[in-house]
Amino acid sequence: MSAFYVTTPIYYVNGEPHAGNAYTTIAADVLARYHRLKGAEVFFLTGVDEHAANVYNAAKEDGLSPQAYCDKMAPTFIKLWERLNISHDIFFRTTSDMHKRGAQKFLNALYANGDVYKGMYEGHYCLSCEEFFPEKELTGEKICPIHQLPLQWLEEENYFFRLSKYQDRLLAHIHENPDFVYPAARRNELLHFLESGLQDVSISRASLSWGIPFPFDAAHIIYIWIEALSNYITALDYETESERYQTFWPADVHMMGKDITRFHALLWPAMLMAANLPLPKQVVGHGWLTKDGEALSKTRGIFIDMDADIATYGVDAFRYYLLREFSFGNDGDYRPTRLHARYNADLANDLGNLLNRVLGLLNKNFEQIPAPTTPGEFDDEIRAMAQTTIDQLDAHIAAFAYDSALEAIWKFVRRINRYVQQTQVWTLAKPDTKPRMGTILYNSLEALRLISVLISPFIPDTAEKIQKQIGLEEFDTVTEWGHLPTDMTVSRGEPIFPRVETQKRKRKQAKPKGADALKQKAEKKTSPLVSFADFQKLDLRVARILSAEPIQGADRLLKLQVDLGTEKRHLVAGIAEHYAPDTLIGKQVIVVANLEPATIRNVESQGMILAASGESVVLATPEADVPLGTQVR
Ligand code: ME8
Repeated sequence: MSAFYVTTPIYYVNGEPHAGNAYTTIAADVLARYHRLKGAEVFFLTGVDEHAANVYNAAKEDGLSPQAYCDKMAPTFIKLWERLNISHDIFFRTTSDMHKRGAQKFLNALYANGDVYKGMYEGHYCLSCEEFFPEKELTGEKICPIHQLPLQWLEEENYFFRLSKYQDRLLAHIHENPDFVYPAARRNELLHFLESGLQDVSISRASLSWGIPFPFDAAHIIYIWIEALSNYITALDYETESERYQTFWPADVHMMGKDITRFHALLWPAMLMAANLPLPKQVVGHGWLTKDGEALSKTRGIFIDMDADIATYGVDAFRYYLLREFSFGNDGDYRPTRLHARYNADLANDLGNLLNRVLGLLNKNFEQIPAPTTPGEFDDEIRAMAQTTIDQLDAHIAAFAYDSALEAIWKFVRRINRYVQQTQVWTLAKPDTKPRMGTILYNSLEALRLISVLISPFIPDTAEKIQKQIGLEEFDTVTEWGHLPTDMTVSRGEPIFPRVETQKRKRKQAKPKGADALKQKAEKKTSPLVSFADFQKLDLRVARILSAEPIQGADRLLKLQVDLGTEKRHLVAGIAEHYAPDTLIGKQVIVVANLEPATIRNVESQGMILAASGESVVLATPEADVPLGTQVR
């Protein structure tokens, strides 16, 4: 059995965990779950970094001893990971004895190699980064370029690590191992940084008391970054070089945000080289989550309200949104309206409705899951697509392309929706066509079972719910077509993603007042009658959506291109809060084709698409695919 070791950073406990920490931990969780699914023996480490000066200060402010403060804060992380369904194998604390002993052994190894010496240190120090900033990186005021907080001047005798000695070996390692640092942008930043030359780093503090004492000089404590980085081996019990250590080191993936990639891809490997230990295989520095385009900041009150969004949409929707919406290496702007759109479009509409529909038809027409006795049109295509979807996932996961992985799975979900539609399976209940009906329903349900396996690393709760509704008692992870047993009773099926109305999302917003309230009242009244002749003036046509994209500065609007059979047109639709753009492509819709063009946000809208527009907005689509341009009367 192959081994797979994945880590998150150990987070500072100077505050409660936030959505940025959640993002990294969910991403690492997907890897852990994916590799378990593939049969690997996985070790997934997460935990907290407790000996930092910022933790010491937070404890002081809280009127607690540092240890008591850590004991109070560490459980807030554990609680969040439970809530987010994180499947870590260890929650590691750096105040644990195992870590203390391991960190000291590691320091001894560096010392024994002759890479530690005593010297004087002075410089501008950021308590939040726990890092010195060279004069050349600072402009005028001595402010931390990352945290925008005043830097402290620090001067003391320290132990140093000969980082400069490893410059050439590090350069060679990064050049020879193109996948060592991911993504390429981070790798290039590092190469650039390396080329400007590495300086030795101070690795002890004489001025601080909160930390792990130096093994060979108790007047110093180990500099927090050296101590923290060593957690990746101390958590495996490096001290005794136990079986766990033998099995899992070197790590397969160190996952983190781009802020700390440099520590992990330069300092940590150099220390491992000095201790004659193997290097981790990959260091992954993902992009930064922002809120409404701004950096998350406790001081400025810019945060992502995870609690509210999880309460409204559920944990899996939150996980799905983070993984599906953003390209992992890049920054991503968190927007509740987009989470809402993804929930309703991808989860409730595409996946939830498909499951409900298939279970509903099965329950209505069969006692048990029927055997697939009667092959027909589209079946081979469906089966082939199931296989391609499965085959694509390895490559997407290896490239940390969570968004592409989910997109590939959802293409398959939408294909099954179309299969149900194209075969008009609900019309096949007559005795001579019933075997074909049974086959189509078997295939659709088998596709759903496979889908549940494929989504299980991303949205594990949903995966389990789907299999329970199918009637499987134990989670079936087999990714071969045809594994679904027949002669099994399926459940009635509860909606796995009940629609969340815009109203509920906006529940905290004030009630409309004045003119808005009057407008809403007026809308409730019945409309005046129109003559048939007037109605006939409307030219309603079936069109297919070819492309959909957001409109800059307009949260509610999407720019669509539609094909009316004889011509293509652009139009603007106020559906961005309800549909993610890529879920619209390929959908048939009904367009008012003879509406006067109007310019909205600099886009000429040449028509209008019809939608049921109440508390939520649902597009009107023909019941089955029809030729484009067909008139609707
Ligand atoms: O740096 N977007 O801990 P930390 C995405 N203790 N991810 C974010 C984020 C954001 N806006 N903000 C934070 C430390 N993160 C050290 C690590 S490891 C040996 C020691 C995530 O509590 C991201 O993973 O400041 C980032 O690298 C990490 O939280 C920083 O956590």
